Amino acid sequence: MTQPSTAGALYLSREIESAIRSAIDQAQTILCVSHISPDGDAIGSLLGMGWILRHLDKHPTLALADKPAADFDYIPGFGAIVGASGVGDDYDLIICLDASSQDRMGAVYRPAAHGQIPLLVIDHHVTNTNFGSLNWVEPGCAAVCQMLVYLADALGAPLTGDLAVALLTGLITDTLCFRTSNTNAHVLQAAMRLTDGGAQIQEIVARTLQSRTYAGLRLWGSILGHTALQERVIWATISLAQRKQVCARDGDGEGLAGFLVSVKEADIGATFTERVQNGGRVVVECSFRAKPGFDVSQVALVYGGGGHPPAAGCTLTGPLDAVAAQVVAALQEAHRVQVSDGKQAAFGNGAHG
Ligand SMILES: [Mn+2]
Repeated sequence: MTQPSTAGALYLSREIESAIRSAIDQAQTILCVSHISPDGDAIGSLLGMGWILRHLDKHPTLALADKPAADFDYIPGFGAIVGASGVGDDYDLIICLDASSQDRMGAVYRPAAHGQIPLLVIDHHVTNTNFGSLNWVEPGCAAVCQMLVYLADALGAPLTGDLAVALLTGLITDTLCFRTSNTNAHVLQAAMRLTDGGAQIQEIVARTLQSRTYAGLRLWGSILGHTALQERVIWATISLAQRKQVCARDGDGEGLAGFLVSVKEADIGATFTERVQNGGRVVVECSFRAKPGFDVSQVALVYGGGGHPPAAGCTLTGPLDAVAAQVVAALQEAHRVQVSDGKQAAFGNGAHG
């Protein structure tokens, strides 16, 4: 078995570690929650935290405001995740994972009922607003699941079996299988320990990154003919009508922004997706991706969203085309500033030899 690394000390200070330990020790009833539109790191860290807490003889409630995709049902414990209606008022501790702001918890978190309960925030978004009563925010980690590797070490939970599968899921999905610019030796070391503990990279990749619906494929097909590329920003709009035409549901065709940014002539990719929220309000979900050396998180933050330098997003109201035009202009401006600041130099875009 691979030994615990010293990397944990880099990301989890003794001070935060002991604060987390005592918060958990003192709590009898714990609610764990992650973000709306849950991705692999949200679901993996939620279930992983569940397994860490069970190792400590705690029996947490695990909640998500939005129903998680069935793709993730291979992670042990998946069936026990409840929605907002399964969440009560009385807890001793709430642990929030992978959410950069309070509203990202959606309907699970009710400020009137939960506002006085200690809130432990564990997150890796550089845009995190530190909304907890105790905040462990580590933008140096590629996934919250990476952070939980170090927490599991600190709390004595072995990185094997169910816990290993949950945590490797978040590491693989947030790094697009170790391809994002924040993938470093510590990420790989954490992944190595989880695979040593029995989790399988190829199985998780096949269930997540390498899996799409036919409707999603057809949606990409209908959109790719209408992409635009200007000033090294490439984007596409996805209307409700386009999604209806191919019978696409929420979640179908995800990952398009990441595909767009792979175009050689672009540094930033964006998609603008019209969506009907609970309650019937029509919004535009904006998703941004950047090549290494570029940063889309600040534009997302300006528009009330958040994320990481290479991957970020926000949700806006307004006509699809107007939102796209306004946000694309902001992305192009950010790109101009970053080029003139030489921020992209790290990627070797400068003159050769
Ligand atoms: Mn994450």
